[in-house]
Amino acid sequence: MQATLAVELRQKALEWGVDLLGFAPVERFTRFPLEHRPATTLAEARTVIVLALHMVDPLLDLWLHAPPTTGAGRTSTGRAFEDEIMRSVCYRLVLFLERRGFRSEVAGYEPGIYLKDAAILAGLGAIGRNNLLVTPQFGPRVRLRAVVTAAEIAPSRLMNIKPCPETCDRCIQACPVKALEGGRFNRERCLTSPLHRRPLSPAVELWCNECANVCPVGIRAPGEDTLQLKVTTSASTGTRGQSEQLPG
Ligand code: B12
Ligand code: SF4
Ligand code: SF4
Repeated sequence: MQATLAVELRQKALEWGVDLLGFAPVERFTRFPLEHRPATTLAEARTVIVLALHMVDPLLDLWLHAPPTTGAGRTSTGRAFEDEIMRSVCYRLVLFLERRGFRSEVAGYEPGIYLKDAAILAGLGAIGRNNLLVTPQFGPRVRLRAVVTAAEIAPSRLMNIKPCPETCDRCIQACPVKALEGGRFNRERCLTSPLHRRPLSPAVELWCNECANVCPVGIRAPGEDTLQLKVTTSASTGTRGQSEQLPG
């Protein structure tokens, strides 16, 4: 098991611009359907490296399109600034690992592995009432990506947290289409949010993010502390039983 590799990778990824990093051995993914397991990206996969970027400013979330041309619709480049940062760090990690002799790939996105679940399994946080990954450091205001590698890297400990204070329902109240009511995420309702794909200019849109914006957990911008979570860790592989203690 590569403990020093874990330290090196963490150091590199943080230096290259992400804010959190965790390692989940592929055995933690057996609960998922085959098409959402790491082996779909890389047959010899041994570890999933999950990266999180703190969305320190909505600027990172701007969704860019090719400028419209007369008579034709816009073409989505499907790119936000956070994508550019995350993709770049992922490819640099792949190159770093390949140079050490470990086959590695950027994990598929859609279809691909479920990143919130992967992040939980890599010890980055837990699911909140907003159905998002809530991290102690930044609350739900993170974006996720993953790299799958043949390297066996010392696994991160799972975080044992209940991210939501008993009485908090800020995200439920803030959702413009009531997609979080009744303790379940209603995907169809979420998709009807008038705040999705708000055009800010002919070439730029912003997606709804209310359920993350209002969350009191973690910092928003550097220096702005909010609710601190008490984190304990567990070396177990995590089970649905554990998730059942959590809302979301
Ligand atoms: C498709 C998609 C959408 C769709 C549908 C979402 C859905 N959940 O069905 C739409 C367009 C509606 C959407 C909306 C949003 N999305 Co989206 N989306 C995705 C995408 C591409 C796949 C998600 C998916 O299908 N997951 C599988 C389903 C089954 O998961 P789920 O029902 O949401 O939740 C499961 C887990 O929480 C799990 N679970 C609960 N507790 C536990 C505990 C343990 C131990 C485990 C293992 C699992 C577990 O059980 C749930 C049911 O199976 C991911 C990227 C990716 N590749 O993962 C981004 C992603 C989930 N989206 C993200 C974001 C930010 C958003 C939005 C805020 C919009 C925005 N501004 O970008 C909203 C938030 C909506 C909400 N409150 O959940 C982020 C989440 C970051 C975070 N902090 O969690 C992701 C990870 C993208 C990214 N690059 O970071 N999204
Ligand atoms: S993204 Fe917007 S519409 Fe969807 S659940 Fe969050 S607040 Fe509601
Ligand atoms: S707003 Fe409150 S209830 Fe919603 S995820 Fe954050 S802490 Fe949990």
